[in-house]
Amino acid sequence: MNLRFLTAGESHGPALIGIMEGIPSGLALDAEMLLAQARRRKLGFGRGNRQAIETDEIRIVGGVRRGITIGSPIALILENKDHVRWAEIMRVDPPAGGEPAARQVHVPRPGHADRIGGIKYARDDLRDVLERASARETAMRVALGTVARALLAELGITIASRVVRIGGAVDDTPWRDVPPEEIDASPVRALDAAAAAAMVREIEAAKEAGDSVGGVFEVVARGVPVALGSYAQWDRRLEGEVGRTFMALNAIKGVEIGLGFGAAARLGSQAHDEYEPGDGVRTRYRSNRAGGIEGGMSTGQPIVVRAAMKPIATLMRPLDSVDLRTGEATRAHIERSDTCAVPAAAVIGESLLALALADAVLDKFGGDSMDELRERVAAWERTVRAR
Ligand code: EPS
Repeated sequence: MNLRFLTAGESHGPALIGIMEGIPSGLALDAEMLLAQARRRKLGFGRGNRQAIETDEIRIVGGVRRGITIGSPIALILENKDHVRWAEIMRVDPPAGGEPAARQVHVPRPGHADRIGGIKYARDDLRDVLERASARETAMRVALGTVARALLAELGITIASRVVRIGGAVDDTPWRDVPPEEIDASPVRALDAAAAAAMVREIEAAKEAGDSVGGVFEVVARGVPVALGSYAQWDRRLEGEVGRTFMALNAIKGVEIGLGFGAAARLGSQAHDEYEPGDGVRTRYRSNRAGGIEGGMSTGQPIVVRAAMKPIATLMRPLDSVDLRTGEATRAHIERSDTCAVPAAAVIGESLLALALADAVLDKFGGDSMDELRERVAAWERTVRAR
């Protein structure tokens, strides 16, 4: 693993912190680039009002000097604006009188980390769990992913996303390249307008019922060099790295690459990508059913990842639970929540794919400066064209 990163911080704590190690020197980076992606994460019909509170102002406090990375770890800080209203509850130092925190949580919400996290870390107040398990953390993952995306962009690799399902509403039109602003302009980040309207209705109906709704999003990377990853060892397979990165996003329950589960229903003659002689290259693909990864390696075709997000587990009409203090049946704790966050998850997915691919790029090409990396990638491209 050449690109490592960690995040820290609670949802209503003072700030989220990110640290990333392995970015070469000489990459142009400024807070405005990070902010632009953070803003896109807040898009989408169905989010709650916390999004209006958080301005997601990101400060770069390490690894960048005068707009350029210098090879040292990148350090980022994202303050939680909502913290001012939680300062007493989330205080770091012990309260003078030892008084207990307000707004404790003793009724675990089904579908969240609350119950098992409380058992695991021996926390009576489940807020200790939910504050860190919260998807607020993804704001920092998007910021770190944007650093990875900037590196990839320098190499001609671009990443986009769209929503293909919300509840029962499906956009089954094939992916087409449109300006990213066009997808962002859709209230649910779908390509097809009629499908988008149906998705909005799904969210409205869920909200009306005090319920929540999940969906599926698709992330596409173009311009990926041939042969990132390897078949030679299980932990070098690119689909393994991509799958792990997406499965590690909150609320994700399934990941597909290319045809994914659909391939299981097809015959072999309909499931693979045949070769034909190409123009200036010896072979080219007739299709991209593999989703740009075959035998653990990138094929040079677009990498297409889909992820299934379960409905958000905090319901305004709460699910059945148990009060852990009394052992009695009750309704789950209501924490303010979103009805649907699939459009935001799609934007997060772009950052996740950027993180996985930047790691794979650095693994294959290495390089301590961007010049070194660029030269190695260009040399590789000449090699590939000759084969
Ligand atoms: C979240 C619950 C909501 C979301 C939050 C993630 O927070 P709150 O309970 O404060 O309203 O708004 O997401 C963000 C703050 C964000 O920036 O995405 C959860 O429980 O995961």
